[in-house]
Amino acid sequence: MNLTELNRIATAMVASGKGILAADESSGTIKKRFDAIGVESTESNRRDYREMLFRSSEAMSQYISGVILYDETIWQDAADGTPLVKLIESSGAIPGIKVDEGTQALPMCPGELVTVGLDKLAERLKKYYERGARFAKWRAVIDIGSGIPSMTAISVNAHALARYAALCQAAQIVPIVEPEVLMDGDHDIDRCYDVTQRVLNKTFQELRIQRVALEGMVLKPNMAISGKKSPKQASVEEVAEKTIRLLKACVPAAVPGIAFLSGGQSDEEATAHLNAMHKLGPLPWGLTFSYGRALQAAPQKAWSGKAENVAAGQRAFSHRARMNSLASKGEWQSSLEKKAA
Ligand code: 5MM
Repeated sequence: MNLTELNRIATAMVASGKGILAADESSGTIKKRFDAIGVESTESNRRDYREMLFRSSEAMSQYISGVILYDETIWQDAADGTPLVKLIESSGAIPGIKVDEGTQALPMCPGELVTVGLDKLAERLKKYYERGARFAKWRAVIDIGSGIPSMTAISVNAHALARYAALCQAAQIVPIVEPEVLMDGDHDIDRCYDVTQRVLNKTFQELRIQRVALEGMVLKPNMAISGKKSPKQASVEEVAEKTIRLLKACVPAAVPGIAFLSGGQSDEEATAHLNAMHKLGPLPWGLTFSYGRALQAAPQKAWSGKAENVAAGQRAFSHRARMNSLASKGEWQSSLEKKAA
């Protein structure tokens, strides 16, 4: 393992003013997104959509540090035969790959999930590295509800995240460690804070036990935030203050960067929260975005599967990427949110 090189890549992934595009929707998830815009989820439509994003030169060269790809996408070529990975590289961004294989029911723990995909992971990582991937992603899913999460779910998911991270580093690939505490419930922000703290503490304990070099990884957490169905919605300032307090308590400064998931927040909320956190600096790690929905909802709508809408889709993507780039420096203002298309 070359830790200097892993650290260089991890640091580039969270470079000031840049963040990560999470375009690693599995087949089921991208179908849901396409259904919402009335587009059939065929291999060529998925290719055309992602090619549109990766050819958005303003966004890709100025605001996006890396792209998380799904297995199908990393092997796909653009319409002109150029591998999509090459499009990403030539824009100056780093290609990455989602390597978990989704979730399964966790035995003995009703309603809880464990992320799978460790079998043959070492061999898969080798192939992904040869194709150009320099970082990877594994997402654990922790739900909040009555009597959950159990310590069992937190523990087995943290163990798997650390096994994955160690295998990545051995393959010279930077692991994005994503323990996502869902915001789907009716819990308040303090419950989210408490559960996320337990999840992060257990995750870092496992990372240490399994000898993962913290200098060569990126953390992708949720924010401390109210559940979507909670009657008590925390303000932007409270989300920022509690998230930074939580991360300072749990994430060692040796970690080069933290890149948030958006988790179902609206585009603007996700941007406003990141921006408000940067007002609370200086921070011990790079702090940026690794959004899926909060970067892609607008371009998906603008594109709607029509070739004549590619330029509008790219404008919408560039706008969201620029807003989040500004937020990652604490320079965003809501007045900049004019219609992109
Ligand atoms: C882009 O969505 C990713 C893939 O999800 P599935 O495996 O369920 O298709 C997802 O892991 C994503 O990277 C993170 O959840 C962050 O995305 P959001 O939309 O929460 O910012």
